[in-house]
Amino acid sequence: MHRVLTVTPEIADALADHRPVVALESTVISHGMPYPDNLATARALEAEVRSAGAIPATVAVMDGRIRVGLDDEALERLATAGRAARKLSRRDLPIALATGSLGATTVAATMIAARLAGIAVFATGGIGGVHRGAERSFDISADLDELARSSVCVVCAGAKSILDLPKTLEVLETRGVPVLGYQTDEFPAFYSRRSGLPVDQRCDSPAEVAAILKTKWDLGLEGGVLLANPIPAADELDADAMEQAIEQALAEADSQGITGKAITPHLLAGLERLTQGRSLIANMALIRHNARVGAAIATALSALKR
Ligand code: PSU
Ligand code: MN
Repeated sequence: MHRVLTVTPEIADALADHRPVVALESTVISHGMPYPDNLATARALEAEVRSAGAIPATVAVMDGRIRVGLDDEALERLATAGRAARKLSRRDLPIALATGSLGATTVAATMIAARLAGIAVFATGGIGGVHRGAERSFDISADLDELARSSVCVVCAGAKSILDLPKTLEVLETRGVPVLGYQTDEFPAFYSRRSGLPVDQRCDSPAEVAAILKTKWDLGLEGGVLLANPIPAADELDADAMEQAIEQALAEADSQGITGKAITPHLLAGLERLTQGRSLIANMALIRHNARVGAAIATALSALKR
């Protein structure tokens, strides 16, 4: 284990026995949802993973260490810190560790921690991607680069249409990241089950996903796989109404000059206000669903390793 990594004994034991473990990120807790819904969601995600027979491993940076597996006190510390915690992507990780800051890990930084710990499956809500207008702003999330690099399967509900979804899929193709649809032929658009854009392969069972993961990594093709799991139909929001809210949130962010790493948290908070909280309820539902599916994938993968 790496010197700056603290893995809880429960998770270390499970990994040593090839039992299923699911990594969970913390930026969605600190920057993606308001308190106390964020704390309730963080606890609910851990419970979903456990009830599906796997061990949850929420990741954050605290006191100069990458912590893999957080106790309730640590979850509460992150949830109450909110945006006072540093949002950590790949570039921020060494800074937060060396300075001892409290940090929440994005998809990119959580993938790095999962890889260091030996965790192959990670569940989140939505990944970062190519922003609308990236041809001018150059704003492309480091999540995409990390997917190209770190061998972890990321379960998500697609990406929000605050991003440019066709460009996001183009970059994933260029960087060699397989995009799988879980029981769907289409890449989901976070609040909606459909985007009109195809995935590379539909998988109907955890075993089909696990077979692709194992084959990729056995070939020495390092890097991640994106598993897109649509929001449950009962929780889906109206696509036209969301598009309107997203355009308004983008216009507001633009007029306030918000850029860089602040843009995604700002847009999420704007959407929550513009939809009277409906976006938050959908977000909580889809991320729980992803945690359950993540546990099933981790279980299928560990069956191939034993
Ligand atoms: N998209 C969401 N919710 C989130 C994020 C993205 O729907 O909470 C967070 C994730 O942690 C993701 C990060 O990794 O934002 C991407 O930020 P950026 O675009 O600055 O790389
Ligand atoms: Mn960015």
